[in-house]
Amino acid sequence: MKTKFNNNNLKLAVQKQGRLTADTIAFLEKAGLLVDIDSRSFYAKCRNFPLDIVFLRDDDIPRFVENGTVDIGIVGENMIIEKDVKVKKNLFLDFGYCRLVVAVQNESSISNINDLKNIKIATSYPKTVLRYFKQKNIPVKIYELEGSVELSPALGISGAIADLTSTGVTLAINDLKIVDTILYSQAVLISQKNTEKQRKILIEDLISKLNSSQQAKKLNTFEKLFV
Ligand code: PRT
Ligand code: ZN
Repeated sequence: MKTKFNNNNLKLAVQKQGRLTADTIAFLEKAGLLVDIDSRSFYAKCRNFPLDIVFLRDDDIPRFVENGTVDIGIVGENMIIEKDVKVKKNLFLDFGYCRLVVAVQNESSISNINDLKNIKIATSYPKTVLRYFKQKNIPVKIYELEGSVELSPALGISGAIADLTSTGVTLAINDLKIVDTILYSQAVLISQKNTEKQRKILIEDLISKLNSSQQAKKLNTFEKLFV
């Protein structure tokens, strides 16, 4: 079947398969959006809003929102920072919490950020890490890796790593200790900075729908605290 988009509809980019996917879909469903998702397809239509959902790698979402390929996207804030895009952050979504940390082997004598001078840091977030250490005036070397970053000190590739962590279990299992936190992140709904008027109205309509649902969830959690 030929994929054909109705350009009157909004396009929302979400992660196809990863840590944000299930929470993102649950968030959209909770807001009352009816979407039929087939895991083999790269897009899905919404039955009760002029909206098409496109499924992408999270790395591609910030740029696609910035250049208007899609109208809105849901992605980790860490990715927006790494891709260095100018987009509007409309809603913080209260899931996908993590932080980007610098870690070294437990036995290492490195214990704070100043000890990292001239150390090689393995990471999948080269721009963010480089910018951070530049700001601190600490020269470091970056070793870019796509994955399994936690293994690199044991393999002798690097003296430290900079990677995301949420529970801290992966660091512990790999015998690593945190020496610094570069940033905190959660999932965020983003849109283009300048949108033409008609689309802007539709985007605002959708965001208001999603926002009300999120406020209701927050209220519900708050009330539960007092029952
Ligand atoms: O295929 P695609 O490119 O879309 O996905 P990906 O593999 O690049 O990303 P994915 O699915 O791993 O993460 C998507 C987003 O989820 C990230 O950009 C963050 O915004 C958010 N997120 C939240 C996390 C984590 N928590 C997280 N813990 N992303 C990755 N991790 C990894 C981390 O890299 C490490 O390997 O989980 C491991 C550590 O977890 P803990 O719980 O043991 O600390
Ligand atoms: Zn990715």
